[in-house]
Amino acid sequence: MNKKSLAVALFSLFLAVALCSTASAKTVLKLGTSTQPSHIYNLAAEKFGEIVAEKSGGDIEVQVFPAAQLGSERDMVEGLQIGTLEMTLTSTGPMGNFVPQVKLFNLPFLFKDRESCYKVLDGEIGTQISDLFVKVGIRSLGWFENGFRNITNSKVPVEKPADMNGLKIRVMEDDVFILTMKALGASPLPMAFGELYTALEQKTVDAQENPLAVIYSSRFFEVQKYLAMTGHFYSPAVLLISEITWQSLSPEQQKIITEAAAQARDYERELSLKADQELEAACAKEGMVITRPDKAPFAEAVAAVYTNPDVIKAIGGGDAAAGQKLIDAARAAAQ
Ligand code: EAX
Repeated sequence: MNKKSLAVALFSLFLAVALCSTASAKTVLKLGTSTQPSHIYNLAAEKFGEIVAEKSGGDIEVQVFPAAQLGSERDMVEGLQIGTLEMTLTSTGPMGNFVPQVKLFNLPFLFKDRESCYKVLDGEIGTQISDLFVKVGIRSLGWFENGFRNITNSKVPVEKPADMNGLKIRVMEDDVFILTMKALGASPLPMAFGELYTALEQKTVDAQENPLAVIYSSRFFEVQKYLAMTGHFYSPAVLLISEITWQSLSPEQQKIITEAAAQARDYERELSLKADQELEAACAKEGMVITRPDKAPFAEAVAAVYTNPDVIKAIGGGDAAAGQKLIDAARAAAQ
C-alpha cells in the first residue's frame, strides 16, 4: 500500500467511526399511526418531528410510520408497554382496554362543541385520566384530535335512527361503541381500522363511522355512497410515548418532547377544524350523497348507554360511584 492509499484508507476508517458514533448518539423515536400519510395525525407527527429535531439540534429524530405499518392502534399501544415501539398517535378506540376510565370520552353526544371538548380534555378531568396511563407503562403527551364522527354506508341515506336498522357497521374495539350502535338499531362489528377499507369493499360490513379527515384521506368515498353528518362521538386522539423510552431520556430531552408535543397538538387541532370545514364539500365532489340529520332523536336513542351499569362501572375503573361522578362532572363541564 503506498502512502496515498494508506491515507485514503485511514481517512475512510476515520469517517466510518465518526459516522457510527454520531448515529449511536442520536435518539431515534419511531412513531406509528393507523391512518393514511395525508391524514392530520401524520401531518402533526411530522410537525412534531421537525420541532423536536430543531430544538434538539438533530439529537432526536422522530420517524413516522403511517397506515398501520407497525400494527393496529391496539398493537402499537402494547408495543409501547413492552418497549418495542417508542411512540404512537392513536384514537381512544383501543385505550379503554388499557385504562378503562378513557371510555368516558367514548360516550355518544358527550360534548356540545370543540370548545367544550378542549375544556374537559385539557382541564382537570382530562389530566386526571391521562395521569393514569403511567401505571400501565405509557405516558400521555397530550390530547390531540381525531374529530367528530359521522356515519357512512353503502345502502341508504340516513335521516333518522330508524334508517340504521340492521345496517352492519364496523366500530372501534370498545363496548361503548358497540352499545351505542345497537341502541341505534344497527348491527355493530368491532374491527381494527387497518382492515376496514377491504371490509367495506368486500361488503363484509355496510357501514362505518369516522371523522371527515379519516373518511377523506382513506378514500372511503370509493366504497361508501352515503354520508350522514351525525357527529355522534367526539373522538379524541392521544400522543403516547413508552414509559421505558421516557425514562431513558435526559430531562432536557423530555422537556423538548413535552414542548414539541404541545405545539404539535395545537397545530393538529387547527388542521382538524379546517378538515371539518372543507371536507364535506370534498366528499360531495367525490360523489357521496350527504344528509344532515336532526341529532336530537339520535341522542335520545342512545341515552341508555349513559345508564348502563357496566359502562358506569368501567368508567370508574371498577367503581360505579366513581364512574357516575366522572360522567356527571364531564357532562356538566362539556355543556
Ligand atoms: O384513529 O379506528 C378508527 O376508526 C380511528 O378513528 C382511526 O383509526 C383513527
